[in-house]
Amino acid sequence: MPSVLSRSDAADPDPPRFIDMAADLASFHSCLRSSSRILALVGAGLSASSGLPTFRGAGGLWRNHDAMDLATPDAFASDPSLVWQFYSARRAAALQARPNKAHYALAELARCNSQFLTLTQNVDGLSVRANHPLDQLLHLHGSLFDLKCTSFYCDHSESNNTTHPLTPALANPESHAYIPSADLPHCPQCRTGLLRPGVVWFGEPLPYDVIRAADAFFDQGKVDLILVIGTSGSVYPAASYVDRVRAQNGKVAIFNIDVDDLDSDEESLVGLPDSERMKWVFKGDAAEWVPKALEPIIGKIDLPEESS
Ligand code: BJW
Ligand code: ZN
Repeated sequence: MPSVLSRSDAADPDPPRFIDMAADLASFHSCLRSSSRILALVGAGLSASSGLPTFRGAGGLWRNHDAMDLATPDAFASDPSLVWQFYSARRAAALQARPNKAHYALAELARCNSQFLTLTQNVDGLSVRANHPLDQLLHLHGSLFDLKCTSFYCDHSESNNTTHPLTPALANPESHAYIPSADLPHCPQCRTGLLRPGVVWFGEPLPYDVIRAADAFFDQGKVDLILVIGTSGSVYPAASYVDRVRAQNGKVAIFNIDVDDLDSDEESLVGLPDSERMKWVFKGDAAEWVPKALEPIIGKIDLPEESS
């Protein structure tokens, strides 16, 4: 049975010790069975085993640019050619990727529990392609497949545009050549404005209807449990949903391949009766651990046959 190291130990807080993952999983299953209102906050690690890179750490470089430096309005304003090539490559990669078992597990949990809501920071469309019920899925940071016009005078926006490439100049992901503005995607409505990806860049507000829907979920009652899956929790306001659940005395389950990234803090991870335990940490690939953790509610998850 795999095991994880915990920094929490009632007798001596310093030396790490091995947790029995079978007992840990059983204790989480008991919490899951007694939880009604459940939230998931998911990030790039959910799609990592589908082959899509994360933002921070080893995967966060694209052509030697930090992905974070490209995800800003300033980057787009100063070099739309580079930023469009970055997003065009990511659209292509996302279209080629397949949802993994964790995407399907969350979709199934949504079907089994109408009081479950997924807040995704991901823009790759994989949760939608795993048939996650759309009324239980909020895209905090938009979508690679939404487009909007940058002209101040134009309100054009479109959803789920999966055309690739969007212009012939964006056809070759290996080409590092500068693309003149005229050859980048343009607005079909005003015909002058440059299109941009419908994602949320740093400094931009999250979509109002999305924030309102997330707030409404909190207004409807106490959240019993939040699943924090494959996210560094370093971007706000997304990360603040975890704080809000904790503030209501809700329980937290973390699924991350690198738990040292996350603050492994105050609450005891082991040793408490199931009913008093507040936190679980499942260190490993989300695609493996999320389906296991949700199995008592959703049953076993099989990936659909690959269509040719
Ligand atoms: C695995 C795994 C495996 C790997 N299994 N796990 C409060 C305090 C301080 C700052 C702020 C604040 N409030 C707002 C801010 C500013 C800013 C912010 O948060 N800055 C921080 C850097 C501090 N926030 C904003 O600007 C937001 N807007 C805003 O607040 O607007 C206010 C406003 C109001 C009114 C008017 C105007 C403004 C917007 C944030 C937008 C974030 N956008 C991006 C890019 C989206 C487009 C794109 O995709 O290109 O969103 S940035 C990037 O980070 C992306 C992600 O969704 C987001 C989160 O990253 P994520 O998903 O957590 O990825 P990683 O890479 O960080 O982590 C992956 C994790 O997975 C790791 O932990 C791995 O270990 C793990 N992992 N493999 C399980 N197999
Ligand atoms: Zn336009």
